[in-house]
Amino acid sequence: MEIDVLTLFPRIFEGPLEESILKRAQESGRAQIRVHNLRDYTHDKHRVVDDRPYGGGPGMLMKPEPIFEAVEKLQRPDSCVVLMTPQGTPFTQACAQEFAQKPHLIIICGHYEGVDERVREALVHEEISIGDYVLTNGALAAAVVVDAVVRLLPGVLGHEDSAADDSFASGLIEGPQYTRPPEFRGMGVPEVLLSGDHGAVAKWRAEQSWSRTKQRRPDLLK
Ligand code: ABV
Repeated sequence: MEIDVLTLFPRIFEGPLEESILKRAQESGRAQIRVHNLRDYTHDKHRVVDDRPYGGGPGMLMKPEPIFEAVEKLQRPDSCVVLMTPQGTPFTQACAQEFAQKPHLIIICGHYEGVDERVREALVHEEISIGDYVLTNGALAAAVVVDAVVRLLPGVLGHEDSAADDSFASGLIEGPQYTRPPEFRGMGVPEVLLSGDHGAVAKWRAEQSWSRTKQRRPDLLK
């Protein structure tokens, strides 16, 4: 899949792409991720990307012109244009799965103070927030979305089915897991996991997953 990211802070977005799984996804050609500095789509001497809101009030809004110019240059008939904003619908695993089916995402990173409404009216297909807290700008939020989407692309995770039993894929969160050694600083490992009884292990994991979800995320059980 191809992803174009439009941001005022390309370096904030780029760090995560250069590590580990996202790096390999790009090197193998499974994801082509390009980052664009919105300032490069201005034409005035001071490369101005924001301005004061009509009607007054605090803060600055992102101007429409650089965003329109960038999106119109990059978009194709099959593009999905996403705006990262605190006013967006909450990003979920289901949303990541939908985005992973798209051939081309254009992700616009908003400023926390806002974006001229005409960007939404004319360009944006989906407005997404990564949670009920406010970041300084959308670049970190876009990195979260790109990470969650790219790891779902076929062949990106080493173990083909390791995305299948993620927390949330089943609708529940995962229970406890252990690796060696069997005893560490006086703390053991649940006997069932050492038993070799795959049926008993599956049953134990399902119970743990259920009780942890009930305790921590009752909202997921509704
Ligand atoms: C985008 N906060 S998404 C831009 N939860 C600025 C802040 C922000 C997002 C989110």
